Amino acid sequence: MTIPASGKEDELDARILAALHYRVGKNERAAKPHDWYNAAVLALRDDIIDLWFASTARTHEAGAKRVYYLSLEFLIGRLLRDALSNLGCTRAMEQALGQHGLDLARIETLEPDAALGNGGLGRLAACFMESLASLDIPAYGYGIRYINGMFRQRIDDGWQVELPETWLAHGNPWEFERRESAYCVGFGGEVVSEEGAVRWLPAEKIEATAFDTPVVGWRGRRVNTLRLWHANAMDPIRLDAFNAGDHAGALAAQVRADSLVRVLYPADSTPAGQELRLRQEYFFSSASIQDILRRHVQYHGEVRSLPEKVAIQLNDTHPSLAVAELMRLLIDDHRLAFDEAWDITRGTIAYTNHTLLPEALESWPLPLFERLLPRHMQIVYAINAQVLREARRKGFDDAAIAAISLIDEHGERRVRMANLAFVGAHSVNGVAALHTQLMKETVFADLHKLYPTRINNKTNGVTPRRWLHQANPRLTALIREAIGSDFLEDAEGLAALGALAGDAALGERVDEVKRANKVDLANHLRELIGIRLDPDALFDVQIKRIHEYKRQLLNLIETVALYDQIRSHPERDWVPRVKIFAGKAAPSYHNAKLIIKLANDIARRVNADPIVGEVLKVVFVPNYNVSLAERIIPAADLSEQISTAGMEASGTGNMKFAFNGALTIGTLDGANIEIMERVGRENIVIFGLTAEDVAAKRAGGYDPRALIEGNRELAQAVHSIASGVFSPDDPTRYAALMEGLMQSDWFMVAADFEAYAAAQNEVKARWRDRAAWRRAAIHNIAGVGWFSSDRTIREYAKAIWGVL
Ligand code: 26Q
Repeated sequence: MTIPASGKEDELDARILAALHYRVGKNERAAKPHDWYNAAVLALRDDIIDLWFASTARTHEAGAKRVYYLSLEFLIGRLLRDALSNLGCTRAMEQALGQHGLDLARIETLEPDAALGNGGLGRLAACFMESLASLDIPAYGYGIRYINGMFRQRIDDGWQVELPETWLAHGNPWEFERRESAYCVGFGGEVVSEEGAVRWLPAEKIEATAFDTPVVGWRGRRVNTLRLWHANAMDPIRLDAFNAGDHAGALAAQVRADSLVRVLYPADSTPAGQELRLRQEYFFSSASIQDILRRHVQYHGEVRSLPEKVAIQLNDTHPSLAVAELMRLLIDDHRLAFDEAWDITRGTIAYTNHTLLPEALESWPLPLFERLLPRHMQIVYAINAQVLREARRKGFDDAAIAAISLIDEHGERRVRMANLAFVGAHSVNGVAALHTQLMKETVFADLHKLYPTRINNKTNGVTPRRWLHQANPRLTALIREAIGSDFLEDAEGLAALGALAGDAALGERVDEVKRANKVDLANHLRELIGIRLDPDALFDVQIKRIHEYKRQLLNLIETVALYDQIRSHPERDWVPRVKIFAGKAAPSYHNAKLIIKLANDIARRVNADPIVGEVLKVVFVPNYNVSLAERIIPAADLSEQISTAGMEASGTGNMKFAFNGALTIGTLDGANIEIMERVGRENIVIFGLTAEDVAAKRAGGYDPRALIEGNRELAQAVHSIASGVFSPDDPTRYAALMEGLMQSDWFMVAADFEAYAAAQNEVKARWRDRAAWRRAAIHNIAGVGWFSSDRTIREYAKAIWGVL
């Protein structure tokens, strides 16, 4: 049945048709679904552009301070549903498209995911951009417009295969090229001194041009800008060379420029040492700082007021060259003295750390740094001299000085980007309470002593618009019925649900919503990978990047142990479970790729075992991305957050699951601890070693082999995997992986196995008490509102940026 159109949707419909005709160039008869998608975006975009102009004008008139979020990653996903929902146009669009026999939900899937990020850090940047607009804070995101974002993951015979994702292949109706916002970014060359001033004469120059995407806040309160840089050769073609027949040589400069913005480094937590990565980091930092300075000078006429009008947040160390670049521009171009430039720089810049893993702390070989950025090298030395003098003055010893230094002198000399960011910032924050504490105690201990007020905590959050309202409209509607609409404005309003947790009728309806979402997911997965899932089974989900510290292996080994038990006692009253895995592995990360293969090998065997039947299913869903997360999370009963304690800085998936009424099984790591504090110890299943226990065990006397042999179930699972039970085609496939567990087990899989298995048993027992499970689910939703990225952004705004 078509709903009769009236008012808003009629007007929208007329605009969609006009866009289809005059901008897409199709009539209704010829239009394909992707033409309708483009027409729908273009029609909606007109409203967004009006709000965009109005937002910019307001900031300008108020002379307001602007926030700049510099990030090499923005993991945005799709934009259409987000924009419609934030503008309150979803119904109108549904009806307008419905008049042409089109289903909005299907049209939405034609939009490719903007996957300009690896995982948590990139998705956090996207949530922050949405919250900044929703809180009406004037803000710009700066990043790179990668031609190929995150790779597409195909699973071939159980193995990950990486394919390029061409998200821009059919154009991108959300972006606007700004040819007037173009900057020259230099590389290499030499530094000369001219009339007392220093001048850098780069050997190579590349032009950065801006592409802007509007970011729509909740209720269209504000539209901010995500500005992504594209690279062009200053001279795209050398005609003389071309005419002389050297066709490739004539285009070489453009090829070099292209390569800068060609790929997102698909390394998560393992810095790829490539020169290209350093070039990307400088390219984007330089263009962004030049743009920020140009805008500031245009509005305020000088640079000294920068800290009052500009706040720059560095998303990890990837943009930390911004410190040296800002210093260079202030000193060399604006002719400020070093000390004054240093005060302005530190007054403007703040830095967020996202990891303490030693292999993820960026540092660059000094000769490479010096060759590519000779002027910045001088500035880094000058900053270092100043900082180390201060440390000496305050009585720091040689060991502390060595730890504080921007130059790592152990072995091949390297520039430490975290130290550069730390000293160049007035605020350095961690992303969850435990992580911030560990920053103070470990990696930054000496810098923390030197600058004891600099480190602060800003626990991560996620946007409830995308991760609750849009991803789970059924639950959102139910919550509105139960407690009214206040939580739509402020997610902490979800707390009102707490009083209703014991309401059996509400519990049953929460259950119905969950079941409907599980049916949707089951249908999707049947179409996608041909597997049939029972929506009444417990959906037990671990979806995130594949990394040893995240311990997918712990989950898989426990799955094998469960499988063995079921086969030994098929007559027992088992709780039917579906184990869902998804995630990408860095292409060069051997063990992570092997873990994906293991998940698929286990799935193949378990799912085909007639004795196990419907009691246990294992699924590895290929090509995990934002859009897939939006389908899976609302359908999850159990959220696996089982990293080795002390290693997951925060986690943000943990928050998304809780918003959607899943219970967490997790370690005392990252934000899990704070989630536990807010949803209540009795509404979460916590197990395993603490960060302190892990450190103590690693310090001495940990013997994983003895532990494994001492636990019958664990030993059987490990031996069966190691001996090829799940890989009969290649029986030694997992021998080395399992031997690694026996010998060193850095990630404490064996040490936590028993506690994890017990925790899973507790989950099983709780699941049987349906009413108690529903109560706990409601307490999770009620308690998790604090993890809205609105709260996080408010904290940044007040304590770091001085806006709000
Ligand atoms: C560095 C150099 C060269 C190439 C790649 C990289 C690189 C890329 C991405 C290093 C690290 C990352 C990503 C880190 C990341 O996603 N960290 C996660 O950040 C989340 C948001 O704060 C936290 O919730 C997670 O706990 C943390 O792992």
